[in-house]
Amino acid sequence: MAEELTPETPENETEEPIKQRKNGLYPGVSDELAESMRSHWADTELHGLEPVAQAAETAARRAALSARFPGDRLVIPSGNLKVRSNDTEYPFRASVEYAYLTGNQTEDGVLVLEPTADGHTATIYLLPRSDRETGEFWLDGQGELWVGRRHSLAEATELYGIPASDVRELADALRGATGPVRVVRGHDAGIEAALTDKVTAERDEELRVFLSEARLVKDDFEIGELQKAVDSTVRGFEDVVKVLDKAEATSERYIEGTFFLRARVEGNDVGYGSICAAGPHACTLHWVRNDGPVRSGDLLLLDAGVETHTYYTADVTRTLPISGTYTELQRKVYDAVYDAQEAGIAAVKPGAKFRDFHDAAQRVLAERLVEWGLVEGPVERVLELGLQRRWTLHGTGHMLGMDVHDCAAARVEAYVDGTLEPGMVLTVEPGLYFQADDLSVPEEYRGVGVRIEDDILVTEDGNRNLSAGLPRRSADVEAWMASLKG
Ligand SMILES: [Mn+2]
Repeated sequence: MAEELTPETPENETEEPIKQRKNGLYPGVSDELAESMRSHWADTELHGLEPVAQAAETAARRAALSARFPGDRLVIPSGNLKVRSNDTEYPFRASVEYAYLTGNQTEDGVLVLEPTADGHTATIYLLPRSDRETGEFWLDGQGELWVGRRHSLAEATELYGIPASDVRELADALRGATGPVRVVRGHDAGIEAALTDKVTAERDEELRVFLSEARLVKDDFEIGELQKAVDSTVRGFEDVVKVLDKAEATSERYIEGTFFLRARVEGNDVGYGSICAAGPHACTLHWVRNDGPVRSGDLLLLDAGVETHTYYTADVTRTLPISGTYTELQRKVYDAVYDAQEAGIAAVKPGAKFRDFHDAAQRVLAERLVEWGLVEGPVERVLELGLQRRWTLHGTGHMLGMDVHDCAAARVEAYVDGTLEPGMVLTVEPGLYFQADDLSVPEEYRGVGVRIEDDILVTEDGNRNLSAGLPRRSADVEAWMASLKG
């Protein structure tokens, strides 16, 4: 990548970072060059743009938000770029709240809902196109010459169905505003600083909680996007199976890189760091270092999800025999987890409690652990004391959406202690994990970890497995792997 302009300037003039040189020309630039850069640029304004695909849904979401907080000014920032090191930044991802309400994903954007007599007026505040007259176009680090063309405010208005305004004027406007204000915190320190004497943590939290609970039930657009995410993820898993020999010759990184290629080509990114856990790494729940060896005879636990361009992510896990065939013990553990998952999926239906599918899956796992003599029964005692948890380790699932662990700010009564409704999408992902140093189990179990995870939509009469495109039964997994390796 290129560095920003570093012309010959006196030492004492180089201290101000070029990114702050919004006005006036850089000292090392001749008047002739400056004049040249001002002119002879084509008018590239776009007209008659089609609104983004989810424009009707984002409008409905803003209407629901407006109805919940009448009379309050609501401020929802997209967030700012974060420095990775020196002058490089992490890839930007807009805040979920902002993207959910606007469909826009631009850094430094802010959605403001201004209270009116009968609701709110929405405005989306964005950085406009670069001014060619002042030189910001090519001399400023945020200039379009460096970061690419932005949409003009008029274009943004058409695309998102929300009037757009210059974000550089927003902080001052907010400082001068009167009346109650709520802001989604944690995304834009500059906007929050402009509101410090107007907001309270409690009231802002109510806004955050509302926007988290609003996402519990997905609309048709969101369900379509989640299906796209899952479909890309299925292809990513197929990609991985096809290159297992190359992973054996290198490391788990080959698997991570292979899946990432699919995610970047078909979607926005991976929705979370891929867990590419071969052998005993499967027992480390969030194994994302992915720097270990891949050995025939071991299992590969692959937990990965493609995130779509609209930020919806899949979250799927398969535990595959690297050789193509499970050993007897691997199959025994795998089939137990499969049975637990089947029991869990069967418990996902409208009117069921969110906890039901977890309880159903845990019961099956406890039964097997008792049957195998790993823990003393009866099963009721094991469940009551939670003894199975030494090997089941985690909850059996979570809501899925624009965050992999979606709706995390929802109240306990709306989510964990809540009731399933049509339109909710959640994972069912039981597992069994025998740590490599677990002396409480026979040696043959040690280092074996299995999880099976699918993405389940609650329907009017039960559920639909969005990730049914990937086989789950042990024999079906083997046949599928054989067909891909050809
Ligand atoms: Mn998950």
